Formats: sequence, structure tokens, C-alpha cells
Amino acid sequence: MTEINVDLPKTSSNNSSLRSHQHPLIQKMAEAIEASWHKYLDLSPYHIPEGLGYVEGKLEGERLVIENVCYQTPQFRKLHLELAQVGNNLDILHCVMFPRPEYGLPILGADLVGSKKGGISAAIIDLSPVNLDRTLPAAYTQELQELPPHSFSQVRDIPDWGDIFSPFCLFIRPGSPAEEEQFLARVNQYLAIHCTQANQSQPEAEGTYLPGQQYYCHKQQQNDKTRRVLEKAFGQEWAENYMTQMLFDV
Ligand code: BLA
Repeated sequence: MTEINVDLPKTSSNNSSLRSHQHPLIQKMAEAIEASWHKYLDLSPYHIPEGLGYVEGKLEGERLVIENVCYQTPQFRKLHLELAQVGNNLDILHCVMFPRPEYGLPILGADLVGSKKGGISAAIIDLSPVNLDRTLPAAYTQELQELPPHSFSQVRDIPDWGDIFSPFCLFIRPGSPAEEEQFLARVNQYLAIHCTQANQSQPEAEGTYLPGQQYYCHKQQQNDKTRRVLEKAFGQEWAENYMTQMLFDV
């Protein structure tokens, strides 16, 4: 087993080495997410746990490289964009925007999984509710309902653990470059709605929405497809730690 942990200095969007080798939709979506964050939000640095900013691992399988970019803002405890590559044939973008638990804002979550050769197999974006009755705030529902209709040739089934997702969850396999662009446009719309809503929102009592965030993280930690990739490169204990402390911490 070779396992190397190196923390690089914070990278800005353009000098990142990994994304330039990834599937073009991953590159474009990473840029879109960072552009929205910079455009709408008041970003401050976020302390990434020791050794987890840039990670390389190789255990049974191929080399896995992970790059993390994180920020915090007045409304968000953690904005997380992660890019990962397994060998030469699996590219991953993972993004979660965790609100501070005194804000009744949904969690924006997104995942892209695919390869340059085989294309993107999974493209998912959602604004997932965290209040007790698990419904979105009325203003979100209204804005999401008013978006132009979309059409994708392959809509995928939400897995069993996915009861955290809203009725506006979009989970597809893009069937063409046009569908990739359509997905990207949708991502930009969700980001714009979310950031403008967040900027208008007021905090409630401390910890009000903590149970909703705990439930969300608990369910995401049951995604065996993510866990398996991490376990193959880093082992079981590391994967458990990474899923609970970095990807879906509360
Ligand atoms: C699916 N996630 C996957 C798949 C892999 C990963 C290999 C299977 C691809 C496919 O079915 O076509 C792997 N994803 C990873 C890894 C990381 C990652 C290793 O993010 C991180 C290092 N996953 C999320 C978030 C969402 C999410 C935030 O991290 C949604 C908001 C969803 N990923 C998600 C879903 C699936 C998936 C719903 C399909 C799971 C299934 O079909 O069982």
C-alpha cells in the first residue's frame, strides 16, 4: 500500500491540475459552481481537516486523486467542491452547500460521475429540504416550479437511501452533448435561486435545522457506490472517516 497525504496551498480555480484532465462537463460544472459562489456570496476561508485538502491513495485498485475546495459564508457553514479521479477512467465532481443550522435553507447537493471515454453516467442535482416535515420553503418551490421545462432521454431511479431528495431532484444520464449543456444550465439555475434566497434569509434559533442536516448526512453516508471507491483506494477505516468527517460531517 502506498498512501500519500499532501496538503497543497489553497488553489484558485485556474491553476488546479486535476480538473484539466477531467471530463469537459466536470470542468464546466466546477467553473460554474465557483463562479456562482464568487458572484453571489461573501466567501471566507474554511479550514479543511489536516491532510484532506489534496489526497492521493492506492490500495488494491488504481490511483485515486482528490482535490477539495472549501469556503464558508455568513449563511453557509461549509461550501464544498471536490474533484476526484480514479486511474484514467473515473472522474468525479461532488458538491455540497451546507447551510449554518440556524438557517432554514435546503442543502444543495450535486454529483457527476463518468469518464472521458465512456461519458457521464450519473448527473444529479438537488435542493434537499432540512426542516422537520421535509418540504422546501415556499419561495424555493415557487421559483423551481417556474423554471422552463426540461427533457432528458434517460432519467435515473433514485436509490433507496434517497428519500432526502426533493421533488425537484434531477438525476439523469446525459444522452448527448446537448443534454450535458441542458444539465449545466439547470445547475446554474439552481445555484442562482439558492444563492439569492440565502442572501435574503434570516437566522432562527441556534441548531433549529441540525436534525435535518444529521438525517441528510446519515442517508448520504449509505451510498455504497461512493464508499466502495474510497475503500478500494484508502481502506475501510479511512473511507469511513472521510465520509463522516469530510463529505457529510455535521
Ligand atoms: C453514484 N457516486 C455514484 C457512483 C459512484 C460515486 C462511483 C456510481 C455512478 C453511477 O451509478 O453511474 C462515487 N461520488 C463518488 C465518490 C465521491 C462522490 C467516490 O461524490 C466522492 C469522493 N452523491 C454525492 C452527493 C449526491 C450524490 C452530494 O456525493 C447528491 C446530491 C448522489 N451519487 C449520488 C447518487 C448516485 C451516485 C444518487 C447513484 C447511486 C445509485 O444508483 O445507487
